[in-house]
Amino acid sequence: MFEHLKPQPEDKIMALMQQYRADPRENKIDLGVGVYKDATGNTPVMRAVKEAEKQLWEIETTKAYTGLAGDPAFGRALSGLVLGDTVPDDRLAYAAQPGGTGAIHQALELVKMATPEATIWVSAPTWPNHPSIIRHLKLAIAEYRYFDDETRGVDFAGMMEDLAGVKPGDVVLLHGCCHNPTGANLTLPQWDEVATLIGEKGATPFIDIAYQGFGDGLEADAAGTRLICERLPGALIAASCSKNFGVYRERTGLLMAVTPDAKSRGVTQANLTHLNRQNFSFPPDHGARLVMMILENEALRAEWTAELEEIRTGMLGLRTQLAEALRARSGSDRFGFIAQHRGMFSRLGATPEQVEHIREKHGIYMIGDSRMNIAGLNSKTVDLLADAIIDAGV
Ligand code: PLP
Ligand code: TYF
Repeated sequence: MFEHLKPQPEDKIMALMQQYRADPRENKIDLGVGVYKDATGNTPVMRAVKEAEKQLWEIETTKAYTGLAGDPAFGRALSGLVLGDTVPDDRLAYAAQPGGTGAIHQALELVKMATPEATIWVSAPTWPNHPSIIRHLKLAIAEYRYFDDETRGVDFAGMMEDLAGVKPGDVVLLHGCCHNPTGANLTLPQWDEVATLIGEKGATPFIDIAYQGFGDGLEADAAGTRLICERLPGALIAASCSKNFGVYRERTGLLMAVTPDAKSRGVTQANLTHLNRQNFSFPPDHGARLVMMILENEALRAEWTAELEEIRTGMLGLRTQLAEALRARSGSDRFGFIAQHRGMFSRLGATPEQVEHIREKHGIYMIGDSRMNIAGLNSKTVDLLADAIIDAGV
């Protein structure tokens, strides 16, 4: 059978990470993979996570299986963090997943079971794993305009124009906050317009929220998702804990389904559980348990929230500093968008040649589409990046 396997395209982000590691230059700078790094370049275990792990070691008495949909207490805690009290319990189904990616995959499998003819609408550009999973599942895909290359903000008029082509039963994939790869986000009034349009079209919104707390704060970053859930009868939400709890390798995520009524909640829950059983039976528990412990314990939650705020404001500070350094060097405000963007990423808007120049000559690694991980900078390297960007003629 093996002779029938075809080569697969590589993950470009991971390939760049390899290339960075192989670069012998001491002053190289990694703005590639979307992993938070502190000022010393480390990706720390968050303080509350360390403490929860210590407590868990003391109190955990078994590693026997949880439920097929994971521990319901994790689902309750994380859905509370994401949705607040916008969705009544009798309209919310959920199942724990191996990471946000697992949740995305499972959501799309659910769509395929329900409406195999649905087209999945994704932003142009989007996280490369979105189209990759959609195509893998043999679902139809369409793009809507999202990023304006001129302003480096959202092309909202273009987005709405393209979404006018959505058909009943289609699925519209939206980034809950901190858009990857651009850093450009919808305002709340724009979310409202998108909700109206999706409702009019009879489509289902599917929100990927992987950076809650990295943009404008835990509540503000969930506002678009909550608005959608309040305004529309049904929604799918894939939440990741990888970034905001720093538990990347533990594979911690949750798929939520908001259903029109209590009756469809039951059958949806049964389908989510069924899908887990088909794919891996029980989802990983360690990360989910830590997240649940943190969210349910006042002291741990306060510690976690404080550290997340440090991370968020640190990245905002780097954004301001970089925008300022570029303003000083270019004598113009054309890089002001860097301070407007939110989350870990900004799309610089450089050409592939300029990105290569910045990598080859300056040892600064960004993704080929000129996505920069702001967390890869520190107060000292900001100036080096600003010099390189100007030197490349961006
Ligand atoms: N969605 C987006 C847009 C992401 O950038 C990520 C990144 O890590 C994820 C989902 C899910 O990540 P994970 O599967 O590591 O939880
Ligand atoms: O976009 C990123 O860099 C993060 C991390 O296949 C990531 O979301 C990158 C590639 C990948 C999975 C996660």
